[in-house]
Amino acid sequence: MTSRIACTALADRVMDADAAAALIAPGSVVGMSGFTGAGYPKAVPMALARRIEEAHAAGDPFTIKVWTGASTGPELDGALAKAKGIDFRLPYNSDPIAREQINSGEMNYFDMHLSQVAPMAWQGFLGPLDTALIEVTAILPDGSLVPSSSIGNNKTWLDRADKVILEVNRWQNPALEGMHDVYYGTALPPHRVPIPLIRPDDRIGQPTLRCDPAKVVAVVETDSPDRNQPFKAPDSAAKAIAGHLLDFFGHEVAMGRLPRSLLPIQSGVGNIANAVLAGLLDSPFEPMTSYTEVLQDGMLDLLAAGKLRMASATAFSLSPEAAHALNADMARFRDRIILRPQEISNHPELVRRLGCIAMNGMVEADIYGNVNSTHVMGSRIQNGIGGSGDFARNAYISIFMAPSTAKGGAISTIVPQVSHVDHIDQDVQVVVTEQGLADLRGLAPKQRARLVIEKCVHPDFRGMLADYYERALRNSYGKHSPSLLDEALSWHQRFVRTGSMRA
Ligand code: 0RQ
Repeated sequence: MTSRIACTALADRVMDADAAAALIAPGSVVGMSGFTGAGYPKAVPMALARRIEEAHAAGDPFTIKVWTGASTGPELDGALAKAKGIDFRLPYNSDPIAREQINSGEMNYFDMHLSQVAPMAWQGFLGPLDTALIEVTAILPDGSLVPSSSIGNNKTWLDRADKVILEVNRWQNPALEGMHDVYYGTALPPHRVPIPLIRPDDRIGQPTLRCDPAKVVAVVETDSPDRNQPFKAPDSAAKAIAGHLLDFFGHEVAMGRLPRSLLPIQSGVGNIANAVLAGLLDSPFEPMTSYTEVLQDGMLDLLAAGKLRMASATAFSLSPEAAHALNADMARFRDRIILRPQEISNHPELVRRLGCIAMNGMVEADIYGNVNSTHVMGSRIQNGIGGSGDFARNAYISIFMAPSTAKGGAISTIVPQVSHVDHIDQDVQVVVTEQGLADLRGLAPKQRARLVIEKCVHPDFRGMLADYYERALRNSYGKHSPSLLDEALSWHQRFVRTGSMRA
């Protein structure tokens, strides 16, 4: 027993990772903690992966089904996928080994809106949850749990699972205690009631997760860092995208359509999102707030500079340097950061009420503003829809951004027709590339197409797209959203055949 495990009832359940992994039955459904590489269990998944590898070697292989908050780290998705141990995965993945298995058809993947995971688990059609495997910062005397660097779906896994395995990670800062806000008021219809959150900084729940000590079968002590991937320094395209967005926000403030403090910001993960946040550091907008799902380096910089008054999310997603800085100064940040379950951080009702400004990355957009966030060439999944749909449909302003070309300039990210649709044109209000920004609000399809071609397309592809559009205008079956279906899809086929979209 240590100060991190203060519940005496659990004293006899402290064990090593191998012993804990042995308690997970072949074929089990395991609900694990973890969101964007933060707060995921590290020791037990690796021990389980070793056990599965041994089972393979002995000619008696088995798999499990893995549910999480979102992406995790190499010790979880990477290790289990490498062992060929996952046969079904939800709701989000960014691990390269798991991605290959999903795209080769070996692993079933249910890619979901992140706000819907907990309600769907409660609806029951996903089936029973055998084990919850949750990383925590500490266990309190009454058995309640101080969450670690993400909350994700932990509340739901702990409540739904038959048995619970806890990893108590000493690496997580004890000063995290008090940062979380776990709301227990959600229910399924017809018992659902409004969520009493009016401002991004409202606390509506409790700082700890409830956990019935009788369900806890193992407690494993660990001391391991989160994944904490470094960010690339913003390149010129990311900086140009950030510049266009800052101009747009300035224009909206000048027009009286946004307050000077903007509205709560949601920012996707990745280098472009981080460049936009870096741009906001030198902007006139303050004091901003953020209602988002992940807090990356740029958010911490904005908080430290006082430009951001507070930030609400479900997880951190930091570089090693930013994680170090946060840990060194946790007590100061704790009062201005709230981590919530993902069903609340991404809740459509709240996103709509607060009027979030949603900024997300995309694989491609078409000239009408339909967006593909997930499938390269319509069939190969990159990560998943994540929280982008939760925010995009309900945001006050829904923005999608990407460089205008991919694969070294061989692909135009603006195409006649997206090869897969995640966000329909009604959910996409602003498209921005390094070439420029198209404000599509209030425009009909033909007006949108002209603006997207003029503002967002790379010069290498602008002529091709303009030519396509003019011919579609003359020859398409209907003239509302002019389209030459065969030719539109041939842009993607051409890349698959020749390695370039250029004619
Ligand atoms: O592949 O590395 O093999 O070359 O797609 O592209 O440029 O690294 O882009 O990291 O900004 O991610 C949409 C995937 C963009 C991300 C997406 C290829 C490209 C590369 C990745 P390679 P980049 P980014 C909050 C909200 C959905 C989830 C979301 C995403 C790879 O933003 O996952 O929004 N979004 N969540 O070469 C062919 C194109 C391409 C292309 C890029 N048009 N055609 N390949 N690529 N565009 C977070 C959470 O929900 C947790």
